[in-house]
Amino acid sequence: MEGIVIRGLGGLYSVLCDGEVYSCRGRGGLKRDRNILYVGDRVEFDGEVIEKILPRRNVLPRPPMANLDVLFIVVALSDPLPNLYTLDKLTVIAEHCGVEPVLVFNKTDLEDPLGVREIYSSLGYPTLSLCAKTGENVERLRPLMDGKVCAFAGLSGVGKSTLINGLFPEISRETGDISRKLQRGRHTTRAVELFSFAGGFLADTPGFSELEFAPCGLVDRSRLGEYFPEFRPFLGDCFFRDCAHGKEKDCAVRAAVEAGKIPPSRYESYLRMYEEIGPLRPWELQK
Ligand SMILES: Nc1nc2c(ncn2[C@@H]2O[C@H](COP(=O)(O)OP(=O)(O)O)[C@@H](O)[C@H]2O)c(=O)[nH]1
Ligand SMILES: [Mg+2]
Ligand SMILES: [Zn+2]
Repeated sequence: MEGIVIRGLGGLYSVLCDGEVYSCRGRGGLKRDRNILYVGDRVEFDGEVIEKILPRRNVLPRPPMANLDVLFIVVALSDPLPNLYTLDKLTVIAEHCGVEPVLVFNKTDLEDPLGVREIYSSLGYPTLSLCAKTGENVERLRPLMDGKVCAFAGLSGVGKSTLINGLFPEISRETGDISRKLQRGRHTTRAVELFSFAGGFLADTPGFSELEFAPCGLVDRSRLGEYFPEFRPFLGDCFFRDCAHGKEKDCAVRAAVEAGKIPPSRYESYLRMYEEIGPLRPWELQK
């Protein structure tokens, strides 16, 4: 049989297949093959033992999960004011991992003092403006989640819980319970769990606001520009083939920023990420 791992705790995995949940262990050799099972893994199993992990489209390390299709990055227009660097970091890591970022602008009842909607609708990502408080446009999220494994990311206070409660009252009640259970348990525990809804899966995790470059395997900053979709039309036009798009002579990316074709805040984020990632360490070279 083929199923998807929706939960894993102490070597015991819940595998969902045709609407039924099976409690399974991993085949003895799986760990020896350095194949750790993740929530989100598609697996072959016999009802009790997971025999094989099917090829993954991606793995996110913290919180650990596999095969995420869509990352909904929730931004409040204000209260809290968006942190553009954190936001850009999430889009870049999603791009790097092969996860589709969708920008969700919440709190449309408030002002947009930073003009985030204008900046991010110009990049080519799907965007959606809504108001979780009144429910306006919230239903428009559903078709974007259809048939996908989804997760929500964003700073605390942007309205993720309000949004998820509104969309999936049945899931939210359970999520609340689980968070409480985890709090009572060891404080280091951070389990991911997938909830299935009609047509898709939602990861119950608060952790995606803290994605970092190195654990996600983004260590080669020479490729950073490729993870900015609005840079791509210009990347081949720099004077130097290995241009870092900083102070180099005749940089096409910088020229595009000056010509108003790339939002200045995105370029600033790029430069800051370039510094944050730093040069490749010797042990990363062979990757
Ligand atoms: N003004 C306004 N407040 C909202 C909206 N959506 C959520 N909130 C409020 O923002 C606060 C944080 O929401 P919450 O869902 O807990 O955010 P989370 O930390 O991302 O899960 C709560 O007080 C919500 O009532 C909205 O569309 N407009
Ligand atoms: Mg919350
Ligand atoms: Zn350049």
